[in-house]
Amino acid sequence: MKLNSEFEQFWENGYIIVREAFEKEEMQIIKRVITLQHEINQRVEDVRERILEGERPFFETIFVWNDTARHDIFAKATRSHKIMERLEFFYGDEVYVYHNKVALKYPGIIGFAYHQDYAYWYGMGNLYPDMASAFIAVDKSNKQNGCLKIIEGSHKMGRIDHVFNDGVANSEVCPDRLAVILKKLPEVHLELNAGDMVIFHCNTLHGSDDNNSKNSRIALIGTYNTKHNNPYPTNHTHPNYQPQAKVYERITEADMNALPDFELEFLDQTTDACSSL
Ligand SMILES: O=C(O)CCC(=O)C(=O)O
Repeated sequence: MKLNSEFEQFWENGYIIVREAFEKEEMQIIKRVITLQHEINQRVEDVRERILEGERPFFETIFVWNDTARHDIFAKATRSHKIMERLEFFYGDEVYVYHNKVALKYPGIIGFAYHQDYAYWYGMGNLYPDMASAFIAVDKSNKQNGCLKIIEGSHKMGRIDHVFNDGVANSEVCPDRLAVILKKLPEVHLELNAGDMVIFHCNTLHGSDDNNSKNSRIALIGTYNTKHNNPYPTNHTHPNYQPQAKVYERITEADMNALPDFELEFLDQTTDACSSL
Protein backbone atom coordinates (compact mmCIF):
# COMPACT_ATOMS: atom_id res chain seq x y z
CA MET A 1 0.00 0.00 0.00
CA LYS A 2 1.32 3.45 -0.90
CA LEU A 3 -0.33 5.05 2.08
CA ASN A 4 1.23 8.50 1.85
CA SER A 5 0.27 9.13 -1.78
CA GLU A 6 -3.17 7.61 -1.20
CA PHE A 7 -3.63 9.89 1.83
CA GLU A 8 -2.96 12.92 -0.38
CA GLN A 9 -5.31 11.71 -3.11
CA PHE A 10 -8.05 10.89 -0.63
CA TRP A 11 -7.98 14.33 0.95
CA GLU A 12 -7.47 16.19 -2.34
CA ASN A 13 -10.02 14.35 -4.53
CA GLY A 14 -12.32 12.80 -1.95
CA TYR A 15 -11.63 9.23 -3.10
CA ILE A 16 -9.02 6.69 -4.12
CA ILE A 17 -9.25 3.73 -6.50
CA VAL A 18 -7.60 0.46 -5.47
CA ARG A 19 -7.27 -1.84 -8.47
CA GLU A 20 -7.36 -5.62 -7.90
CA ALA A 21 -8.06 -5.23 -4.20
CA PHE A 22 -9.81 -8.60 -4.35
CA GLU A 23 -9.49 -11.52 -6.74
CA LYS A 24 -12.13 -12.12 -9.42
CA GLU A 25 -12.75 -15.60 -7.98
CA GLU A 26 -13.54 -14.06 -4.58
CA MET A 27 -16.08 -11.76 -6.22
CA GLN A 28 -17.67 -14.70 -8.06
CA ILE A 29 -18.21 -16.46 -4.73
CA ILE A 30 -19.72 -13.30 -3.19
CA LYS A 31 -22.00 -12.93 -6.22
CA ARG A 32 -23.24 -16.50 -5.85
CA VAL A 33 -24.08 -15.86 -2.20
CA ILE A 34 -25.93 -12.63 -3.05
CA THR A 35 -27.98 -14.18 -5.82
CA LEU A 36 -28.99 -17.10 -3.56
CA GLN A 37 -30.50 -14.90 -0.80
CA HIS A 38 -34.28 -14.93 -0.75
CA GLU A 39 -34.59 -11.58 1.12
CA ILE A 40 -32.34 -9.91 -1.42
CA ASN A 41 -34.13 -11.37 -4.43
CA GLN A 42 -37.47 -10.31 -2.96
CA ARG A 43 -36.16 -6.76 -2.72
CA VAL A 44 -35.20 -6.76 -6.40
CA GLU A 45 -38.70 -7.91 -7.37
CA ASP A 46 -40.33 -5.22 -5.24
CA VAL A 47 -38.14 -2.52 -6.74
CA ARG A 48 -38.81 -3.71 -10.29
CA GLU A 49 -42.54 -3.41 -9.62
CA ARG A 50 -42.17 0.14 -8.34
CA ILE A 51 -40.01 1.11 -11.30
CA LEU A 52 -42.67 -0.29 -13.66
CA GLU A 53 -45.18 1.94 -11.87
CA GLY A 54 -43.02 4.96 -12.76
CA GLU A 55 -41.31 5.48 -9.39
CA ARG A 56 -37.59 6.04 -8.84
CA PRO A 57 -36.91 4.62 -5.36
CA PHE A 58 -33.16 4.34 -5.82
CA PHE A 59 -32.34 3.86 -2.13
CA GLU A 60 -34.50 0.72 -2.28
CA THR A 61 -32.04 -0.72 -4.81
CA ILE A 62 -29.51 -1.21 -2.05
CA PHE A 63 -29.93 -3.96 0.52
CA VAL A 64 -28.57 -2.85 3.91
CA TRP A 65 -27.71 -4.75 7.09
CA ASN A 66 -26.23 -3.93 10.47
CA ASP A 67 -24.61 -7.18 11.56
CA THR A 68 -21.01 -6.22 10.82
CA ALA A 69 -18.97 -7.68 13.67
CA ARG A 70 -19.01 -11.41 13.06
CA HIS A 71 -16.88 -13.62 10.83
CA ASP A 72 -19.19 -13.98 7.86
CA ILE A 73 -18.38 -13.98 4.17
CA PHE A 74 -19.12 -10.27 3.71
CA ALA A 75 -16.85 -9.35 6.62
CA LYS A 76 -14.04 -11.00 4.71
CA ALA A 77 -14.46 -8.23 2.15
CA THR A 78 -15.64 -5.17 4.09
CA ARG A 79 -13.51 -5.83 7.21
CA SER A 80 -10.51 -6.54 5.04
CA HIS A 81 -7.31 -5.06 6.41
CA LYS A 82 -6.87 -3.52 2.93
CA ILE A 83 -9.75 -1.16 3.66
CA MET A 84 -9.51 -0.68 7.41
CA GLU A 85 -5.77 0.01 7.51
CA ARG A 86 -6.13 2.62 4.79
CA LEU A 87 -9.01 4.37 6.55
CA GLU A 88 -7.24 4.29 9.91
CA PHE A 89 -4.31 6.01 8.27
CA PHE A 90 -6.52 8.61 6.55
CA TYR A 91 -8.53 9.43 9.69
CA GLY A 92 -5.86 8.83 12.33
CA ASP A 93 -8.17 6.67 14.43
CA GLU A 94 -9.55 3.17 14.75
CA VAL A 95 -12.46 2.50 12.35
CA TYR A 96 -15.35 0.04 12.47
CA VAL A 97 -17.84 -1.14 9.86
CA TYR A 98 -20.99 0.93 10.42
CA HIS A 99 -23.20 -1.10 8.07
CA ASN A 100 -22.92 -3.14 4.89
CA LYS A 101 -24.91 -2.86 1.67
CA VAL A 102 -25.28 -4.60 -1.64
CA ALA A 103 -26.12 -2.46 -4.67
CA LEU A 104 -28.57 -4.60 -6.62
CA LYS A 105 -28.05 -3.03 -9.99
CA TYR A 106 -29.39 -5.70 -12.28
CA PRO A 107 -30.32 -4.85 -15.89
CA GLY A 108 -33.18 -2.33 -15.91
CA ILE A 109 -32.52 -1.12 -12.35
CA ILE A 110 -32.36 2.63 -11.88
CA GLY A 111 -29.30 4.63 -10.85
CA PHE A 112 -28.77 6.99 -7.94
CA ALA A 113 -29.20 10.76 -7.95
CA TYR A 114 -26.16 12.64 -6.65
CA HIS A 115 -25.98 12.60 -2.87
CA GLN A 116 -23.60 12.60 0.07
CA ASP A 117 -23.69 9.76 2.56
CA TYR A 118 -23.05 12.10 5.48
CA ALA A 119 -26.25 14.00 4.69
CA TYR A 120 -28.03 10.91 6.05
CA TRP A 121 -25.53 9.84 8.67
CA TYR A 122 -25.51 13.34 10.21
CA GLY A 123 -29.16 12.76 11.16
CA MET A 124 -28.21 9.44 12.73
CA GLY A 125 -26.18 11.01 15.52
CA ASN A 126 -22.73 11.22 13.91
CA LEU A 127 -21.19 14.53 14.94
CA TYR A 128 -18.16 14.52 12.63
CA PRO A 129 -17.91 13.72 8.90
CA ASP A 130 -15.13 11.29 9.76
CA MET A 131 -16.75 8.45 7.89
CA ALA A 132 -16.30 6.76 4.53
CA SER A 133 -17.49 4.05 2.15
CA ALA A 134 -15.69 1.34 0.22
CA PHE A 135 -17.44 0.43 -3.03
CA ILE A 136 -16.23 -3.04 -4.08
CA ALA A 137 -17.07 -4.02 -7.66
CA VAL A 138 -18.55 -7.53 -7.62
CA ASP A 139 -19.30 -7.22 -11.36
CA LYS A 140 -17.37 -5.27 -13.94
CA SER A 141 -18.87 -1.79 -14.00
CA ASN A 142 -18.78 0.68 -16.85
CA LYS A 143 -20.84 3.56 -18.24
CA GLN A 144 -23.23 1.14 -19.97
CA ASN A 145 -24.31 -0.64 -16.77
CA GLY A 146 -24.32 2.50 -14.63
CA CYS A 147 -20.94 2.63 -12.91
CA LEU A 148 -20.37 4.78 -9.86
CA LYS A 149 -19.73 8.43 -10.70
CA ILE A 150 -18.38 11.01 -8.33
CA ILE A 151 -17.76 14.76 -8.29
CA GLU A 152 -14.09 15.11 -7.59
CA GLY A 153 -13.22 17.40 -4.69
CA SER A 154 -16.86 17.89 -3.64
CA HIS A 155 -16.11 16.63 -0.11
CA LYS A 156 -14.43 19.98 0.54
CA MET A 157 -17.84 21.70 0.41
CA GLY A 158 -18.90 20.16 3.72
CA ARG A 159 -22.38 18.80 4.35
CA ILE A 160 -24.91 19.85 1.71
CA ASP A 161 -28.69 19.89 2.28
CA HIS A 162 -30.72 17.26 0.47
CA VAL A 163 -34.29 17.32 -0.85
CA PHE A 164 -36.52 14.38 0.09
CA ASN A 165 -38.92 13.57 -2.77
CA ASP A 166 -40.16 10.20 -1.47
CA GLY A 167 -38.59 10.13 1.97
CA VAL A 168 -35.10 8.67 1.85
CA ALA A 169 -36.05 6.40 -1.10
CA ASN A 170 -35.69 9.23 -3.59
CA SER A 171 -33.61 12.01 -2.09
CA GLU A 172 -30.75 13.99 -3.52
CA VAL A 173 -28.60 17.03 -3.21
CA CYS A 174 -30.56 20.14 -4.16
CA PRO A 175 -30.62 20.20 -8.02
CA ASP A 176 -29.99 23.95 -8.33
CA ARG A 177 -26.86 23.71 -6.20
CA LEU A 178 -25.77 20.57 -8.06
CA ALA A 179 -25.95 22.37 -11.43
CA VAL A 180 -23.53 25.00 -10.13
CA ILE A 181 -21.22 22.42 -8.55
CA LEU A 182 -21.03 20.52 -11.86
CA LYS A 183 -19.77 23.68 -13.58
CA LYS A 184 -16.95 23.98 -11.06
CA LEU A 185 -15.78 20.43 -10.40
CA PRO A 186 -15.12 17.41 -12.65
CA GLU A 187 -17.57 14.52 -12.78
CA VAL A 188 -15.66 11.23 -12.98
CA HIS A 189 -17.13 7.89 -14.11
CA LEU A 190 -15.36 5.17 -12.13
CA GLU A 191 -15.14 2.18 -14.44
CA LEU A 192 -14.00 -0.86 -12.47
CA ASN A 193 -13.20 -4.52 -12.99
CA ALA A 194 -14.58 -7.10 -10.58
CA GLY A 195 -12.39 -6.93 -7.47
CA ASP A 196 -11.42 -3.25 -7.87
CA MET A 197 -12.65 -0.85 -5.21
CA VAL A 198 -13.17 2.84 -4.58
CA ILE A 199 -12.85 4.29 -1.08
CA PHE A 200 -14.56 7.66 -0.78
CA HIS A 201 -15.15 10.32 1.86
CA CYS A 202 -18.67 10.60 3.31
CA ASN A 203 -19.10 14.13 1.91
CA THR A 204 -18.04 13.21 -1.65
CA LEU A 205 -21.00 13.63 -3.98
CA HIS A 206 -21.67 10.39 -5.80
CA GLY A 207 -24.38 8.69 -7.84
CA SER A 208 -24.86 6.50 -10.89
CA ASP A 209 -26.89 6.24 -14.10
CA ASP A 210 -29.58 3.66 -14.84
CA ASN A 211 -28.45 0.23 -15.92
CA ASN A 212 -29.73 0.07 -19.49
CA SER A 213 -27.39 -2.77 -20.43
CA LYS A 214 -27.82 -6.53 -20.33
CA ASN A 215 -25.14 -6.92 -17.65
CA SER A 216 -25.62 -6.70 -13.92
CA ARG A 217 -23.54 -4.23 -11.90
CA ILE A 218 -23.62 -5.65 -8.40
CA ALA A 219 -21.40 -3.99 -5.80
CA LEU A 220 -20.72 -4.65 -2.14
CA ILE A 221 -20.41 -1.44 -0.13
CA GLY A 222 -18.89 -1.27 3.34
CA THR A 223 -19.51 1.91 5.31
CA TYR A 224 -17.12 3.01 8.06
CA ASN A 225 -17.17 5.15 11.13
CA THR A 226 -14.32 6.25 13.39
CA LYS A 227 -14.08 5.42 17.08
CA HIS A 228 -14.12 9.09 18.16
CA ASN A 229 -17.35 9.58 16.20
CA ASN A 230 -19.40 6.97 18.04
CA PRO A 231 -22.99 8.16 17.28
CA TYR A 232 -25.15 9.57 20.05
CA PRO A 233 -28.55 7.86 20.40
CA THR A 234 -31.18 8.70 17.78
CA ASN A 235 -34.35 7.02 16.64
CA HIS A 236 -32.81 5.78 13.41
CA THR A 237 -29.35 4.39 13.65
CA HIS A 238 -26.69 1.90 12.74
CA PRO A 239 -24.35 0.21 15.22
CA ASN A 240 -22.32 2.12 17.76
CA TYR A 241 -18.57 1.77 17.98
CA GLN A 242 -17.42 -1.75 18.65
CA PRO A 243 -13.88 -3.10 18.30
CA GLN A 244 -13.77 -5.21 15.15
CA ALA A 245 -11.11 -7.63 14.01
CA LYS A 246 -9.56 -6.94 10.63
CA VAL A 247 -9.63 -9.84 8.19
CA TYR A 248 -6.51 -11.02 6.38
CA GLU A 249 -7.74 -14.24 4.72
CA ARG A 250 -9.15 -14.51 1.22
CA ILE A 251 -12.75 -15.52 0.48
CA THR A 252 -13.22 -19.18 -0.41
CA GLU A 253 -16.15 -21.47 -1.23
CA ALA A 254 -16.00 -22.73 2.36
CA ASP A 255 -17.36 -19.29 3.42
CA MET A 256 -20.57 -19.59 1.43
CA ASN A 257 -22.68 -20.63 4.43
CA ALA A 258 -21.19 -18.06 6.80
CA LEU A 259 -23.89 -15.41 6.62
CA PRO A 260 -24.70 -12.34 8.73
CA ASP A 261 -28.03 -11.83 10.47
CA PHE A 262 -29.61 -9.63 7.79
CA GLU A 263 -32.44 -8.67 10.19
CA LEU A 264 -30.32 -7.40 13.09
CA GLU A 265 -31.66 -4.02 14.18
CA PHE A 266 -29.96 -1.24 16.10
CA LEU A 267 -32.96 0.92 16.74
CA ASP A 268 -32.57 3.08 19.80
CA GLN A 269 -35.93 4.56 20.69
CA THR A 270 -34.52 7.86 21.97
CA THR A 271 -36.01 10.53 19.75
CA ASP A 272 -33.74 13.12 18.22
CA ALA A 273 -35.95 16.17 17.73
CA CYS A 274 -33.56 17.65 15.15
CA SER A 275 -33.39 14.65 12.85
CA SER A 276 -35.26 14.81 9.54
CA LEU A 277 -34.88 11.08 8.96
O1 LIG B 1 -24.61 1.74 -6.32
C1 LIG B 1 -24.72 2.91 -6.67
O2 LIG B 1 -24.89 3.22 -7.83
C2 LIG B 1 -24.62 4.00 -5.66
C3 LIG B 1 -24.85 3.51 -4.27
C4 LIG B 1 -24.82 4.63 -3.30
O3 LIG B 1 -24.60 5.74 -3.67
C5 LIG B 1 -25.05 4.44 -1.90
O4 LIG B 1 -25.31 3.30 -1.47
O5 LIG B 1 -24.99 5.44 -1.14
